[in-house]
Amino acid sequence: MGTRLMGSGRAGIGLKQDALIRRASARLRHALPGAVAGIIAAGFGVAVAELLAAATRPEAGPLVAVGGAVIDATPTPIKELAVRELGTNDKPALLTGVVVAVALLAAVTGILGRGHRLAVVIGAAVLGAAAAAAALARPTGTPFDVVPSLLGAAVAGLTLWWLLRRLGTAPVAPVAPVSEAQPVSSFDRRKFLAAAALVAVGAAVAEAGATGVKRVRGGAAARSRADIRLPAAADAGKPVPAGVDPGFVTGNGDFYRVDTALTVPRINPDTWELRIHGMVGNEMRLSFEDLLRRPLVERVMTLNCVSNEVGGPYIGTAKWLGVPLASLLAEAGVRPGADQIVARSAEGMTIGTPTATALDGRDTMLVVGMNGEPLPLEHGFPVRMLTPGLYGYAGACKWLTELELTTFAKFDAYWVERGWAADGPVKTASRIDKPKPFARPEAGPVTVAGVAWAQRRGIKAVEISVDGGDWNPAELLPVPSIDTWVQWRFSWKATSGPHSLSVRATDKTGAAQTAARATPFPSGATGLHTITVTVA
Ligand SMILES: Nc1nc2c(c(=O)[nH]1)N[C@H]1C(S)=C(S)[C@@H](COP(=O)(O)O)O[C@H]1N2
Ligand SMILES: [Mo]
Repeated sequence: MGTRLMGSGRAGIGLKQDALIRRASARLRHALPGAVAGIIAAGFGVAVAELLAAATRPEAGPLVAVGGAVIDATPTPIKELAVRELGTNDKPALLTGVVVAVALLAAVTGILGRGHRLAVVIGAAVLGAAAAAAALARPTGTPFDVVPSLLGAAVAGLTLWWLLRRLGTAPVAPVAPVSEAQPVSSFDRRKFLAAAALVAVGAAVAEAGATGVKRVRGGAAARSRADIRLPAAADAGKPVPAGVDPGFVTGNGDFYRVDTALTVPRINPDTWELRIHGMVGNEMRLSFEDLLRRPLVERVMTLNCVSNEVGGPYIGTAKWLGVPLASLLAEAGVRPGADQIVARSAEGMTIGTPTATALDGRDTMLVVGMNGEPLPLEHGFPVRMLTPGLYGYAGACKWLTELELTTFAKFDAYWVERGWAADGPVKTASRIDKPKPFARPEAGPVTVAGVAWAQRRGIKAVEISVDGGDWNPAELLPVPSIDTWVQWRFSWKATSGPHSLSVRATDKTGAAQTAARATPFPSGATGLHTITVTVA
């Protein structure tokens, strides 16, 4: 009342403002419980759906399904930007985005639903249908995958309806003047808060259940991975030569990871099966045991990503243990004309590899071991493909389940559909690792060092240019084969002041790395890696 009196003492404008503020706050008081009800109900529905999916088909969880569909639908330049700006944080960021979007829609549904119950039906139907469609549209989608989303939406809709009834309708016409204490009676409010708390607890329990089920399942995959004893290689290949610098072989924990999988697929090797089919004489099915019984080869090879920028981190070298793909294809009997192998993975990736690259004598293999361990879950456990000389998107399908012999004319794999080159041979490239950009070394001799790579062709020379001057040869350290990177070093007589350092590699065909800049899209970056340092 006090404010009233004071307000009436002011000019007419003040009174109007007062009324506006009161009306706005009344509207907010009306909207807030609706929004809360909407969000809590949606949270409960999503948690129930996630729990059902975790127990039956993890791929069918609505959050992962919607996130995956967003990834699939995202135009390549934006995907590139996300990877560049967020690195491996792009996936948590995406999932957060999906959660925020669902919460916003749910809040709006709850607010509108207070006045119009039809809004509840429409909101739940729209969200449920969107999630179900996303699950169905995933490359591994099956008709069953719509069930968790639809059930979750029904649960959310019914829950919201029930919560709004606790709340009392209290319809407030948006333009009508609002009297003071009209909206929620304290009785309604208490009933509503109790109901909302109950639903929130239910959501937390269901969410905890989903997490628990996922953990048990993941634990089973991790345990069976820990139980695996890999046989020794029948053909151990060339070891890493003495005289390389530390870091020649990348540790499994340091190896870059690039994939579209929102959650790491957890595959039980006991039930895993590889199917080789399509344009073959004899279709084959192989268990993990079948693979391990074959003569295994071990090779040190470098793998890199087509998305790597000049100087970027998406490259690593490991000792890979696997079954030569050529031996399996010989048994399957590739029909003439089958120029493409389409590898399919458990979570629906397709990677197309030229058949020739499995048959031309290189060490293309189905990998089961990485640096003396079973393949890590993130790197494709239990089995992935590796094709030396091709970027990962063209030859290194992880979580492999299927190889189909077909033609390039007949099928575009995942990345090819999105405009990337169909073949994907690695381009000759080099990188300066030491000193770091903008380092401040002391004047005098400074060791400049890094790596260069041109898998399948090998590196003949690496040269360094200081401040755009002459190219000076760097020293090359030994390599086990042409399929790995080479470490190089160069002793630079550094003089004080700012300097730029550039590196250039030449492959064993005699072709020097081009200085012309190209973006990673569509066939791999080109250009020279140049860094700037200031010598003290
Ligand atoms: N199933 C699956 N396999 C995949 C991918 C993927 O997204 N899904 N990405 C490919 C790409 S682009 C690269 S560069 C390599 C990366 O392998 P890594 O994560 O083990 O380093 O995996 C390839 N295999
Ligand atoms: Mo890649």
